[in-house]
Amino acid sequence: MLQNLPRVISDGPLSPAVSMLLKGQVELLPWEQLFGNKDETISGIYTFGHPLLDGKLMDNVPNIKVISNHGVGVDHISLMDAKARGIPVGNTPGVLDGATADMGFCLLMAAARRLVEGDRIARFGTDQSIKPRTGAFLGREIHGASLGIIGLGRIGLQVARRAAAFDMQICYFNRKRRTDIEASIGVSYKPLHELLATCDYVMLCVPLTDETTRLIGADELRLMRPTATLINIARGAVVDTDALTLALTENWIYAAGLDVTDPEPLPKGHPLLKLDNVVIAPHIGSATVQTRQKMAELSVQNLLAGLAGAELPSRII
Ligand code: 8YV
Repeated sequence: MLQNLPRVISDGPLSPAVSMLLKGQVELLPWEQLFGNKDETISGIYTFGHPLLDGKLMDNVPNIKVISNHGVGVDHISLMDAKARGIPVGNTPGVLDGATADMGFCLLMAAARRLVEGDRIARFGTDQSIKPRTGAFLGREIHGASLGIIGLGRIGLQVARRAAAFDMQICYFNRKRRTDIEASIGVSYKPLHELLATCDYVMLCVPLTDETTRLIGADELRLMRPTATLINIARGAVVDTDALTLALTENWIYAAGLDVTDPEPLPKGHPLLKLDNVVIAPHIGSATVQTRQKMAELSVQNLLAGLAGAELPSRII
């Protein structure tokens, strides 16, 4: 045990930004430590890469004062169990909205304009296939098209701001209607099924909850236009993967852009990986140097505040 340093369990590997900030502040112990015998010397838990954390594991470290998460989404942590045990949980909202919305737009544009397919042709195609041909490599227009944002929270709002600059007609579906900001942001509310049936692009920006798990299944995909593109920057489990694979294979919809998948990562040889009309990123919505630095700072501040028994700068419960 390091002299006087609070003992914290974390999943790894941690980013260099986080490691640097934690250096000399805590004694880090591996995640596996949570599965051993009850350990009363542990003061905190730091979650980095979405490890599952429930009440049973929390009970193995009965003296923890805080759980701090590197990220805004906390669907991997049982908040109900933490609350029942009086453990504060910190996360990093706000600092990653811009980067995540940028990634949503990256995926929207890459899928609509077939950028990844084009890159493959440019690198590996024959002279003939590389020449721009009439009727080949036609994508779908982005400017002036309609976008439906599902989940108008912080990230959804940033997506709307980007869409406005592309002259898109923007509508949204949200658990609670946001009449307070509709006019100033330039968005209109539509019930979910109407949004799905009328939009050229549908972007998922909701947190993963019981209500949003498999929100988009076969019925919803069937409602979408054959020319429409689905973008998921939320969590993989918001979409039924088998239904999406079928929808893309049978061209119920035009394309998809995914930063998140279920399972994540997709196993090698998964049918989705064989399709040209889907662009897949490995959950890198917040992965910019600047944003990850801010996430590291806020999550470490949350951890250290909790360990000191102080109020967390960003506490979810
Ligand atoms: C990850 C995210 O948390 O904030 C979120 O909800 O999904 C991401 O930012 C991060 O990549 C894990 O360290």
